[in-house]
Amino acid sequence: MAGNAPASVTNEANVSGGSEINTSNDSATDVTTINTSGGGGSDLALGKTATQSSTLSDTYFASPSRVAALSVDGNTDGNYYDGSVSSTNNDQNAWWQVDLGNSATANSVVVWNRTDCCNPPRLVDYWVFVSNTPFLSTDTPTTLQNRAGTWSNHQTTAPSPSATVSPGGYSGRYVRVQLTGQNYLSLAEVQVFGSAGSNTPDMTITKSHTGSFTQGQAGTYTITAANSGTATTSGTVSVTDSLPTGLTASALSGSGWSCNVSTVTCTRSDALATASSYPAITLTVNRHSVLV
Ligand SMILES: [Ca+2]
Ligand SMILES: [Ca+2]
Repeated sequence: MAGNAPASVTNEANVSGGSEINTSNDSATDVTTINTSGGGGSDLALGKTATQSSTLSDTYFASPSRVAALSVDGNTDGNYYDGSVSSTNNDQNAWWQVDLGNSATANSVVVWNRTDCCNPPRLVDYWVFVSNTPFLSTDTPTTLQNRAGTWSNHQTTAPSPSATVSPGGYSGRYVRVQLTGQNYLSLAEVQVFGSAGSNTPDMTITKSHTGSFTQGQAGTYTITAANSGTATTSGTVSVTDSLPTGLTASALSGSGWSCNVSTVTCTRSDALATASSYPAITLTVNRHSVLV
């Protein structure tokens, strides 16, 4: 750093390309976008693919058994014996989830309870999660409530007959309802309201410095471009770094990147899958020659 460099500087990196649409999060200092448009509308979960931790096989019903799809069949009737209520077995952290097919802007999730039983209520301590990252069968509220890119809400009262939680426009393709403890998870219906989306790539960028930026010595930035969207990138991706006054780039490189140190720009054109990152770019900076 230059001897007269300010105590703190802002060094901004930007990424572009890859056929992405969302450019509002392409700088290192702005990596998230939340859309808050819309409200009401049709149930985005209706008829979509639903799964659950296990499926109760009930001899009362010859067919079908209490499959997860019964909670996206458009019928909120909570009487178990009317045949529109899904149910797991008596599972630890029993879960039910739906894949909306595309990332959606989720404004509200309505959870409809079974109404003909039970005392004490089974659906009383549970979580609702919304995310663009798929949930694993082994995920629990403990692992999901602090997972990056995941909206979570903890409910401690039984829906009577329904409870509405509000993700507030959170972007998500997957919606899960999960018990905190062990019990049967029986749901009459789960509705998701908001704006349907389409799958698109979404470049994001993170930046950190390694090594000490002691005055008069070189420093190194590590820049990582990632695809946080819901589709693989296509076309050229560019990363540009705007150095603050007092710093000049002396080296710029990254595996698979074509870098120009004079313009502090790197580009590449290979496709990047969702939830993955390109190899990191290393930027070495020195104090400005004028300021020696
Ligand atoms: Ca139903
Ligand atoms: Ca972006």
